Amino acid sequence: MGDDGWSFAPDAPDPLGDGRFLRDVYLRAVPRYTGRVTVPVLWDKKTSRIVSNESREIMRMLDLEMDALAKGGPPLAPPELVPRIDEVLDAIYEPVNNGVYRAGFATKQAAYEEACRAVFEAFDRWEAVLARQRFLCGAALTEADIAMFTTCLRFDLVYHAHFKCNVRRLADYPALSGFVRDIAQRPEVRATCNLDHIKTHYYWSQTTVNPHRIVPLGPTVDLDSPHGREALG
Ligand SMILES: N[C@@H](CCC(=O)N[C@@H](CS)C(=O)NCC(=O)O)C(=O)O
Repeated sequence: MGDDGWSFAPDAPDPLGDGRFLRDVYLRAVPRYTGRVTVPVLWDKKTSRIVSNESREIMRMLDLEMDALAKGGPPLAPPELVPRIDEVLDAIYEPVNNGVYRAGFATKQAAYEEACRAVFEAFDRWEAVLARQRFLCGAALTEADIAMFTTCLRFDLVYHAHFKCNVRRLADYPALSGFVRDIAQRPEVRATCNLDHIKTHYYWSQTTVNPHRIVPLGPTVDLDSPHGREALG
């Protein structure tokens, strides 16, 4: 994401046309669009429209409506677990998923401190849960775990320094960091995790937080050591 927002990369061009920026895709759907241009986007090729640009909605659509197209594997939102999954998604959004952003973009000390405390209070709470059970809603991997994973994967790499969420590292939480490795070691997940892209993106594109675009050398994030979580119920 550069000064003109998200752009297509030379090795991953616009699959639908000759757009250079994601903005071009939004304009294709709504020619007078002037709102925010954000990822992710779920695009409908038949109607040439954006179906949704809200990650939580897209995750559910991919899981339920597009189940017939899936290569296999259990659903991430089985019907009997949906109420609990939705509760956990609600519970982690504000302190964790959005909490790191609220801390990182805060322009007042008190706002930063409130957000940063909320992040670590939530981590402390979910660490205790994950010490007893393999995933946030029990023994099965669900959408709630994917939502927690995306923030946790980036935590030591980016949020700890860039967003000043530095009370503890994720690596200091044995259960949470094992949980991240458990998910990251799945080949289909791992193929979507480019740690260099993640780090460069944040340090390079958020110039209000990092005006000189210096990308730090560290830290090293260990995704490969055994997690030992298969034994948990
Ligand atoms: N509610 C949206 C928020 C999406 C969002 O804010 N995406 C960020 C990247 S994580 C973005 O594209 N930002 C572009 C910008 O702010 O210009 C979701 O979670 O899907």
